[in-house]
Amino acid sequence: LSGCDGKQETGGDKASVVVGFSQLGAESSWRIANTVSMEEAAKEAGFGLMMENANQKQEKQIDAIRSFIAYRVDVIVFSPIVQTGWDNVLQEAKQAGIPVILMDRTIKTEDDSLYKAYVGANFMEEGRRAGEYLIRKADAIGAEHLRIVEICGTTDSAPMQDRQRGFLEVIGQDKERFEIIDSVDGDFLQSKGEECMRELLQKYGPDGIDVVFSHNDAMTLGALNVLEKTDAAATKDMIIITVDGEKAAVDALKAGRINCVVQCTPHLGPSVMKLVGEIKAGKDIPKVYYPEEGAFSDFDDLSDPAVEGF
Ligand code: GYE
Repeated sequence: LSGCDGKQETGGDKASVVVGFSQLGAESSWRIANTVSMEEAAKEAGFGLMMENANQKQEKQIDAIRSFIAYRVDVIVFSPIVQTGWDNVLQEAKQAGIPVILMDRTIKTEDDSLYKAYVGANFMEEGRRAGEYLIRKADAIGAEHLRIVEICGTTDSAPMQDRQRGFLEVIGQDKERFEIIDSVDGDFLQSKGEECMRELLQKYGPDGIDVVFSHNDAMTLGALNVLEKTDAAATKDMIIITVDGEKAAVDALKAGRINCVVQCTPHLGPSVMKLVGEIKAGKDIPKVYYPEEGAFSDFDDLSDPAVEGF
């Protein structure tokens, strides 16, 4: 993908509005689609876009934000890789009078005035949806005790923490039936998902795991590679729950290799650019914007054309 690994400037010279965008990396199909969404929406709106890709490094995101401040962009948009450690640089942006929009991930701060708005998913809800699916499935198959492994996204990132919290909130009510036997860090990467699944199978054996809750499709697809090479009947019955909804995952759901796909849309660009326009026009904007999302599962009619990945 052009412009994904360094600074990119489109239309910056002529555009009256320039957006500085710090993307956190290119770790998943979700992220690639999100980057494209931002590029296309900026173009559509006629805004200049300065983009820096941080390759999963918080320091690089902080450097990028500082360079946007120095350049005096009109609005800074960034996708915070982790939740904490942003206050200083955001204070600098505030002092320079440059509004900041958080896109895709949230931060933890005592001072909400450090950003104008958050545009992105409600990760708690996503985790809850995963849990609600599992309860429904357990009821349907009459399961008495399910041993769950969780393959987690980037440690301390908002989607990792809140998907975990939402899931636990729902299934944690019934400790008899739902036991999380392990939670491992897969960093939202397919390669790590593979590695995690291999280790989990070694540790518990194919008969020792009933459910895999994976925080994104990339890791799930990695885990599936391993499961499908494992010559054990038990892996066929494992209940696989994933989050995102990329095409490959939805296809795997249709093929019966995944049981539930909780949606998380990467197409946030248009909503972000709309807010940029409103900020520039001096309008009041909402602090939080959640896109509408749902879930697909083996309870649905999967031949319905609405069951579709991005
Ligand atoms: O689920 C994952 C990506 O922050 C919502 O990051 C995003 C997550 C998404 O790597 O695939």
